[in-house]
Amino acid sequence: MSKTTRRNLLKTAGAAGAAAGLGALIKSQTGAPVTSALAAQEHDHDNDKPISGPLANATVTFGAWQSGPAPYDRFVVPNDRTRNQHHLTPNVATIEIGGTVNFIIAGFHNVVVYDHGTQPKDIDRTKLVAGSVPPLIDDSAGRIYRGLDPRTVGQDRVETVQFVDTGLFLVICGVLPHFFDATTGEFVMFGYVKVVKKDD
Ligand SMILES: [Cu+2]
Repeated sequence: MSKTTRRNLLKTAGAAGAAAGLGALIKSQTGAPVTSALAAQEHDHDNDKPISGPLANATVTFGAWQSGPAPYDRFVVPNDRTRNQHHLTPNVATIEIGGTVNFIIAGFHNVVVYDHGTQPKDIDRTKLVAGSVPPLIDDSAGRIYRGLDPRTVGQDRVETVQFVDTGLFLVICGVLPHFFDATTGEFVMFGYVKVVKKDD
């Protein structure tokens, strides 16, 4: 049995099982026949099957609380922004197509991912979320993912993003003064996700 055939059989079995549970829900919410809802899931992208191996995912530290040079006691002062490092670590993370990046966010940050080929200088820093303090970048051109509004959620969290195409994807912090240091004129809080083809 070919890999594809086996996968399709497994998918069919899974779909049948899911249909039993989802049928009532789908009908009650949309009125659409269950069959069409299931058919919509049948596109065989490389992003809808489980993958393994060292490039299946990567962890990127997105900002970090500093333990030095002076000690920092978050138990007492939970969110001292002067003790937060504004970098992505590793700065370039490599995964394979269909893989995921777990952004571990420490502090007041906003994960924003731009399409292949985008460079920091391409980001329009004049496009901002209205009234946001500190200013949050809102340049939707080429933006393929924008994470949770940091004003509305806990500062320390994880956001997991899947990448379904190969390329070199720019990841920035949408908090303007983190992304761009107006004093030095340098871009600071950004990195890349490199997505490569599968080995097989
Ligand atoms: Cu930030």
